[in-house]
Order: sequence, then C-alpha cells, then structure tokens
Amino acid sequence: MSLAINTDRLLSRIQDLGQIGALPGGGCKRLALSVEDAKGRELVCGWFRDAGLSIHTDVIGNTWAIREGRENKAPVVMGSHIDTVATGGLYDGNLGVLGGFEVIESLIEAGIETEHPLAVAFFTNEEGARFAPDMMGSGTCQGALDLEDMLCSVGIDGVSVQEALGTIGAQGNAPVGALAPSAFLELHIEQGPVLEAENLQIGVVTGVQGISWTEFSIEGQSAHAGTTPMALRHDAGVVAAGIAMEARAIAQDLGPPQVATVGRMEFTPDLVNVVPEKATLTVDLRNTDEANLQVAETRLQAVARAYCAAEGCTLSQRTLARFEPVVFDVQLVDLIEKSAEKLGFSHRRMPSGAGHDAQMFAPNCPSAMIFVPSKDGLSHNIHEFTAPQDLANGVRLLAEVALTRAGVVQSKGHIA
Ligand code: HGY
Ligand code: MN
Ligand code: MN
Repeated sequence: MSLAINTDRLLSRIQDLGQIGALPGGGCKRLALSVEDAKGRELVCGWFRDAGLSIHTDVIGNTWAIREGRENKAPVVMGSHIDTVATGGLYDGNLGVLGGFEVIESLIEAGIETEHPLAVAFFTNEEGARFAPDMMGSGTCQGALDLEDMLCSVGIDGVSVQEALGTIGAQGNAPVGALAPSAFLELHIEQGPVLEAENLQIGVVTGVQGISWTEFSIEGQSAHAGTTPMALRHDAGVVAAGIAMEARAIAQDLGPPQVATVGRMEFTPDLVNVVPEKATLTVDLRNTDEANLQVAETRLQAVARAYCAAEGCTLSQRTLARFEPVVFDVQLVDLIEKSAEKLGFSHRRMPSGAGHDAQMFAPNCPSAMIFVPSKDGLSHNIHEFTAPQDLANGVRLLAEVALTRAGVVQSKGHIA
C-alpha cells in the first residue's frame, strides 16, 4: 500500500510555520518556550484541531494529537519538535511533525482506518539551545530526565523552564508517561553531508551517537592589560581559549566520528584592556562509541585542570547534557529499509550525528528514524534546505512504515 500524500499542503505548512520567528535573511528563530514557540504551537495545534484530532499536552508542554484507531491500543506515534536554534532552518524538527500530520490527514481524506490509533507529536525543547539539556521534553515524558529538575532548569537568559511554561501557557495536565506509543517514528533531515554526497534519497537511521555537554567556569583575576607583567597574570580568558583548542585537538587525534564544538564563550568584564577575571565556555563532545566518548571527556578534564593550575585560576563546571549512544529497534529499522526498497528509494543505513527525540523513546518502545538529504549538509544554519521531492519521499516512507505498524483495517478510499 502506498498512501497518496498532498505535497503542496506539506510545503505550504512548512513555509507557514517558518514565518513564525522568521529571520530577515531567511531561516527562523523559535527558541523553546519563547513567544515565537507559543505562536508555533498555536498554529500547529489549530491544524490538528481542524483535522478533528484529540489534542493532549503534558506537564512539560509536550503535545500530541491522536486519530483514533479501530482498537483501543497504544498509538503509533510520529513525532519530532518545532522549537529551533537561534539560526534555525525551516526543516529541522518541523518536517517530522508536519510530515506526521500530513500522513494522518491523508489517511482521513482517503477514508483509511487503522487498527492502532495514530498520533503526531511535538516535544518541548528538543534543541537545548535556550535550556539544557536537549531532548528535554521527550526525555522527561519517557522517564530519562526528572520532571522537577527540568522545570528548574534555568536558561541562558536567566529564566527557568517552569517560568517560561507559565508565561506562554504551555503547561498541560497530562502526567509524565501519559504518551506510551506502540512504536515511535521520527522523520528528520540528515543535517549532515552523507546522503547528498552519496546521491541517496533516504537514510535508514540505526541509532544516535553519544552526547556530552559541559559548561566550564574559570575564575582568575582582572588586571591592567598594559601594566601587569605576564608572569603575574591569572588570565581566565587564556585558560578558556586553551580548553577550546584542546577540544579541537581531541577530535583530530581521536578522528571521526569524534566531534567537538565550543559553541559559547564569555569573558568578564569583556573589555579590551582588562585581563579577564572570569570565563565560561561550553564544550559539546560526541561519539558513536561510549568508551571513546569517555576518553575524550577524561582528556578534556585533565587539560582544563592543568591549564587552570598553570595560570593560577580556579575551575568549576556543570554537566549540561550527557546521553549515551542509542541503538534503534532492529525490526523497525529493517522495516524502514524494506519499505524504502519497496517504494524504490535509494537508501543506506547510518547513525545520527545529531540528538533526536526518538532516542528518548528507544528504551521504552520500538523506535527508529528516517533521514532525507540536507543540501550542502547544512543545518542549524538559516540556509538549511531539503528539496521538495526529498521531503515528499520522506513522508511517503513514513506513511508506509506507520501504516504497516498501525495495521490498515479497511480502506474506503485510495491506497495504491
Ligand atoms: O544538539 C542536537 O543534536 C540537537 O539539535 N538537539
Ligand atoms: Mn532536530
Ligand atoms: Mn536541531
């Protein structure tokens, strides 16, 4: 069976949602639990409501919409996120939510009934850009993260998740664990260069690499840039710079798939002629192999301590996120691969370099992902782009797998 989907409707919804938080040069900024996120939630829930779906929101703002099945069984859930980073694109997360919704709406139009209910979901703060950690909503609803801890998480702007939920009215009353899928599927852009480089249409995602986010705070001593001899300095800035260079060296020495990123670095007092008395920086380390990720972490820690000691500074740190690598359900991955074959899509198996909501469902129910190509491998960039045909391919494959898992009871309408 292959469900006919309405590609034009999908594309126009992606554009409509992309208007919320639109940036002047393209792309959009819809940080988690911001006013823009609230508007995005309102738009998407309006579409869910118009389609007659029953909408549920839980205590951290995760939202899902259910289309009933013939049996009162656990739903097959298609989900992702609609929050973005500050230099976000139109597709990261949004494709998985709007694509899942397109599957459900096309089913309704085709008069197709399924045994299991089908649901489409978006999860709070997948990005982790404003509030750490990432995958916060999905991790909380699936028991990987503690609700109270997450509600107390304070963002880079000094606002807590609890406050932000209250400000935009996004806190619902469904309890943690209320969403218990029979299977979880996430369609997502690859966000990397592999599919495009190999001229492939689909990524059959085997799992997600491990993630380690650390925020280092270095305390030194502010001093005059001109009068203070180098030997007398306690320069927090130079320690931060050394840690940043070490992060890059670790990735180079360990080689792929190890990656390292220093995304944030701040100096205090941040003035041209004052030796920094304080520096904070974040280091994002990732690897598909947990043992090697720990090697990277250990080496980074050792160097941070050594640089601080040599400069006479003090070091403190916070773990902002720490998730071990995840392997997706073998049968579901096989089904995605077989379905891609059946639909005639070129494809390959691959791990995900990015974190995703699906990884939080993997311990609790069969979970897996479908990737479609990213132009120039770009994401977390306003020029993020995926061609319309690739978007449609991904949604058709999502439909094929979701329908197989949900079981088609009867089709009054058209299934090719
Ligand atoms: O950081 C990530 O991998 C995802 O974008 N949250
Ligand atoms: Mn994403
Ligand atoms: Mn992202």
